[in-house]
Amino acid sequence: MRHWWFPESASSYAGDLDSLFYLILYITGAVFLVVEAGLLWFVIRYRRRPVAAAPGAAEPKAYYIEGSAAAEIIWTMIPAVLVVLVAVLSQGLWYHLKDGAPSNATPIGVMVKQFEWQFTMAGADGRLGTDDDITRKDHLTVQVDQAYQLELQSIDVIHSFFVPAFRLKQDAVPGMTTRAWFRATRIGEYEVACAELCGLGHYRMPARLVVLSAEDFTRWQAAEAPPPPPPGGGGGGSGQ
Ligand SMILES: [Cu+2]
Repeated sequence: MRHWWFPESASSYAGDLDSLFYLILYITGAVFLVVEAGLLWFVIRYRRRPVAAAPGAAEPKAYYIEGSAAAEIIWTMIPAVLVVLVAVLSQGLWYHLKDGAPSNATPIGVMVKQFEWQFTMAGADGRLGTDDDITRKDHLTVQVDQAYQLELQSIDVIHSFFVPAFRLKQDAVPGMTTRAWFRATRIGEYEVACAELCGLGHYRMPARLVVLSAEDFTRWQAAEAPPPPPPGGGGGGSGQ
C-alpha cells in the first residue's frame, strides 16, 4: 500500500510495520478526539455565568466533591487494555524484525565512523572475510529478494543505520556488534541516513543503497570483485 506521507516501501516487512503504525495512529487519534471533545464540553457546560441580580443574592460557592472509584477504575482500565492489546498485536512483528533473519541471509559488514559508512559486501562465495569481499564507502549494493544480515560496528560514537524505504533503523554502538536484517522487494536506489546525531558532520553522511535484479547483481559483483591474489602466495619474481 502506498501512502502520500510515507516513503515508498521496499522491504519484506515494511507493509506490516506500516499497518502497525496505522493501528496505533487510529487508536491514539480516536482517544485524542474523545478527550478534546470532553474538554470542550466541560469548558462550555461549566463556564462561569452571571449571577441573577436579585437583592441579597450571593455568588455561587465552590463546593467539594469526593473522587469516584468507578470513574478512576474505568479511566485506568481503558488505557491499560489498549496498551496491552498493542503490545500483544505487535510482538510477533517485533520478534520477526529482531530475530527473524532467514538462515540463508548474506552477511554485510558495516563499519561506521564520523562521518562515513564503510560497507563490506560478500563476493560470490556469500561469506565475509574472504578475498572476494567488496568494500565501498557510502555505497551498498544488494540483490532484490535476497535476505541480508547487517553486522554493524562503530569506531567512535553511536550512529544509526536508517533506510526509510525499508522501515529499518538500527543503532551502531562502539564496542559491540549490533545486527539487523532486511530483504529488499523492489529494484531501485534508496537513501541510507544516519539517524543518530553523531557530531558536526552528521548531515553529510548519507549513503546510497542500490537494489539490483539477480542478473544485474551478478554482473555488478563480477565487475567489482577485487582481482584474485597471484597464485603461489606471492614472493615476487622467479628465482634466478
Ligand atoms: Cu552518524
